[in-house]
Amino acid sequence: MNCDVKTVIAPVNIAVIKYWGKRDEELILPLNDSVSATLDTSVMCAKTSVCANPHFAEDEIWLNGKKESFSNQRLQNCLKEIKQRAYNEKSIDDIFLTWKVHICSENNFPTAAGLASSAAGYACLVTALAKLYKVKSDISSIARLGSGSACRSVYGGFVRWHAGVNPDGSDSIATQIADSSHWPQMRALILVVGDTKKKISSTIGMKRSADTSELLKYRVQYCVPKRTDDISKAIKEKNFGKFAEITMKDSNQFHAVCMDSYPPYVYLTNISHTIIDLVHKYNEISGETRIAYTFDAGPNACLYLLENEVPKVMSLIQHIFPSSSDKFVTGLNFKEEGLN
Ligand code: 2P0
Repeated sequence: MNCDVKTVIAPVNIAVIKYWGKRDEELILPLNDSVSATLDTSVMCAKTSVCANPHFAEDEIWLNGKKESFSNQRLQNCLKEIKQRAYNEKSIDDIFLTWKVHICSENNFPTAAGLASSAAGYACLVTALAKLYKVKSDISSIARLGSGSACRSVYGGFVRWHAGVNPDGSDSIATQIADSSHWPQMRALILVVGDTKKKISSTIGMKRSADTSELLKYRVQYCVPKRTDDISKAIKEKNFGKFAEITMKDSNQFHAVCMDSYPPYVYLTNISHTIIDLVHKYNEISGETRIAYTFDAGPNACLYLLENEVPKVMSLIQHIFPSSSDKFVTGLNFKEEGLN
């Protein structure tokens, strides 16, 4: 190790089977398996540079150009765990583990507006640190300590995060269902409905749901296991209709869980609901399911569709929301293979 700067670009992932609720708050272990697609980094990504130096007085971090406190427990956990791995793997001389680090991270999309910014951010940070400390083993479980969904951004293509059963979280890792070349026609169209910070963070929302929602219990036990198997099969067989149906049902159930929580909280807006209606109408008129929507913890839509459908859907969206043409981002070419 020397004082080199290591820079990494990490992709966003958008879940089709949602992670919502933890079985362990501290280790960030989920109640259920989740599945996502990792988007192309050319459109939405996080970029992080890290370096360590014997002359740095303290660990420091800058996010989107602004200096932030390093006291964030999750950030500290990630750094501690990476250093522990480096020590266990004897990947660098112990003296380097005493040097302080400087971290500089930025997103090219709205932070904390339900666009998976923490997923890309922590995946990026942990990968950059792993490069710095020459850690070779699977780092998805370390990214998970930063933000649960970050463990899925460590891989490209379609990814499954296994809830696992071990109390220490050792089996709560991400694995790839299919790589980025498997379904080259797949596209994602992100419709940015709002870019303001959400009122209820994912962490707070999922705790409230885990504490109060009966529907969440039902979902975890009876719905997600079958959906996860079925959507993995649909991905492997490139069955778009099945993939789309499960994706939409799971998004709807996740938002129903938010409403079933006490007090309830809502991420979708009227525009989100207009998009949902539009997609169902489009599929009905097409005579088959050609678009899927999914919404994370915010009002923004991610539409999954096949390449040949993109021009028609883009012009339809522009027609219905004429003033918002500067707000879309298209993506998901699956050109890239996870982190680089
Ligand atoms: C997901 N989301 O599967 C779900 C769907 C948002 C809606 O994972 O507390 O930021 O850091 O583990 O990872 C957002 O939750 O929450 C999320 P923490 P995270 O993508």
